[in-house]
Amino acid sequence: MQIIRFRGENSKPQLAARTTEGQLYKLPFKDFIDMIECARRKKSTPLTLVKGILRDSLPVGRKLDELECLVPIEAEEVWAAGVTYEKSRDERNYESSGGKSSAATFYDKVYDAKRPEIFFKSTKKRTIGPGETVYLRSDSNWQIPEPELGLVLDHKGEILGYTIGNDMSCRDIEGENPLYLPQAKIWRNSCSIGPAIRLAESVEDPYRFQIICRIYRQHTKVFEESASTSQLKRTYEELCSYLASENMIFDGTVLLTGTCIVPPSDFTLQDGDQVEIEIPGIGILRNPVKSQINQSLEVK
Ligand code: DO4
Ligand code: MG
Repeated sequence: MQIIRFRGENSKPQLAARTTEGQLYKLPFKDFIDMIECARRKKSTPLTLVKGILRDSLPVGRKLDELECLVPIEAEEVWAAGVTYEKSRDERNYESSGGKSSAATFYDKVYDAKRPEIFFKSTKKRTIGPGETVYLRSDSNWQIPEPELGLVLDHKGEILGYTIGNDMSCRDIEGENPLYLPQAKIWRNSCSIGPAIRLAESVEDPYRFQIICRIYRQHTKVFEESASTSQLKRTYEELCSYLASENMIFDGTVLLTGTCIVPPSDFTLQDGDQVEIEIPGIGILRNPVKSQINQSLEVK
């Protein structure tokens, strides 16, 4: 069962459920958190609550691609785990050393350490949804999307659902000095999530998600690669427990679980590209790419 938000009547956001068969049903909640709170009040689970509503409703009768999908949750905070896949460790070593060093690096150490790398990625206003534009930094010449599985958490760090995330990254800024990480990771529209939240209870094995990333330039596919969450070095529970430890978590916090796909080292995103990240069972997250030059500095 997937939960989405779309632009409904009078342009108002409408929460909806999408069944495995692709049928859409409106849900009588303000947003995803409102739905979670209602399930809690009724001492039910989100899936049981939604199934009960669907039993008494008629489907919307429109297909997903006929709707304007919105960010599925306006998360107060998005956090991210890093170097959780071998691929990420190897590419981080490459960008920070130009491929020369053979000594153990911060990245080798964190890949094997008990404590994972967890960093702050985004806030509600910096996070965009399907169809919205991800921006490029004007002070970087080496920028990539990082396709990642996102965990949608409750205030205790328990997993409510799964979404797709793009942890946009500047390889040259991070490669120059790991202390520049916040600048390599956080800027206007540098994080995208969506298009749906797959309820955790409806997922048989979350370590069997396939992640596919495609990048289009002038309508031509210039990159495609796929990987699986089965290659993740850590468990989701481990990542959540480090995030929640001594911390304060809000209902709906998103934790991105690290990238398992990195485009070739001579690749950088360009103005006009389109990034597509697909996780079968969750959907396809598409975002056009634009350079920030000439973008209004107003906050949305
Ligand atoms: O160490 C820097 C960040 C790594 C990251 O974002 C990832 O592995 O996905
Ligand atoms: Mg990442």
